[in-house]
Amino acid sequence: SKRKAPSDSTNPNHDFCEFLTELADYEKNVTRNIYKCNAYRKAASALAKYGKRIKSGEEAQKLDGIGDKISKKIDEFLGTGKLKKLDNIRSDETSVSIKELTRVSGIGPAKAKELYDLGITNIDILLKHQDKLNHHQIIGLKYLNDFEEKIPRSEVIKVEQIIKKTLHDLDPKYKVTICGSFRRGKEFSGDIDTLISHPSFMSHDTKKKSNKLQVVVDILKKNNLITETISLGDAKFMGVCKVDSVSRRLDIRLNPYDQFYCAVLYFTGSDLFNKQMRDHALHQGFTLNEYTLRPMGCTGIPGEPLEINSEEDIFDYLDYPYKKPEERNI
Ligand code: DCP
Ligand code: MG
Ligand code: MN
Repeated sequence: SKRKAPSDSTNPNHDFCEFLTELADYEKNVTRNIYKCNAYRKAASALAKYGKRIKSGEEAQKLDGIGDKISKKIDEFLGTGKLKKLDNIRSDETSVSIKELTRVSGIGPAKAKELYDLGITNIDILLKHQDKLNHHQIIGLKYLNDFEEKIPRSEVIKVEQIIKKTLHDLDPKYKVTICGSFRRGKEFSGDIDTLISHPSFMSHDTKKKSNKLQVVVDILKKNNLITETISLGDAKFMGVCKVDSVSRRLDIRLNPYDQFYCAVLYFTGSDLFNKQMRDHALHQGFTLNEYTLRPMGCTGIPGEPLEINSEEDIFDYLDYPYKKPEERNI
């Protein structure tokens, strides 16, 4: 989900992290510069991990991911209590509109700009122009307030138990793993990322149509857990579920049983961690995705998938020190 809660107040650098996150969101949604966005996110994550209050830009610059420009911003913030760049962003009409429109699940920066150019500059106006939206965006708008509420672990666990029980009753061979920020140990999540697999579904099965996921979704709808479908394919469901009073975004992926560990690694994230790990893999002469880890031949053509029996195996092949899920929060 797009709205990350600002780092909690036990982080001594939490005010820096907040302004860096606001700058990251601006680069993602308004300028659409993912490179700058990631640079700000990386810096925020380095400051959050540091554990001590930063006293100067110079001190911050010693950390990995903080360069000259961010160091200067820290000095400006320490000196004046604010940032000119952020003041400008906050008073810029276009930025304000795009920020508001991208609150809707399914509305990304490009769609927000398109709506803005049509004169749709806020949610109130958008409510009257739903003919401009696709199914995902209409659901996003309908549940805007619910989807912005973070999901506590206790509620994710309730959903996990319902899915586990339901699938076990359907067929005890189903394996269900909640991934995403929940698996990384976060107290609150933006959505619920569920990975399922079944030993009768293997990567070498070329039999095209499998309606396993459809069956799973139908039964979870009958159980009144799933309330809406945003999209449903052979391997990926996006939708809405509800156990308590708030509707929640639920993602379900069905991945081949023999590719479980690559899938669990990918779906656990974070997205930045995945990017870092994929880059490391390429550097080591491998290609890694949510299905397989493969060595790259000297011709640049990926070889046969390596045999993997745990997440640790993937780290081992890559000569990358193992990180527990809670250590993948970058
Ligand atoms: N993912 C990825 N790259 C993306 C999107 C997702 O690698 N562009 C992977 C890593 C994510 C996981 O999928 O951790 C789940 O995606 P979410 O968007 O649900 O992100 P999180 O669960 O990490 O955070 P949130 O609490 O906001 O849902
Ligand atoms: Mg998630
Ligand atoms: Mn998700």
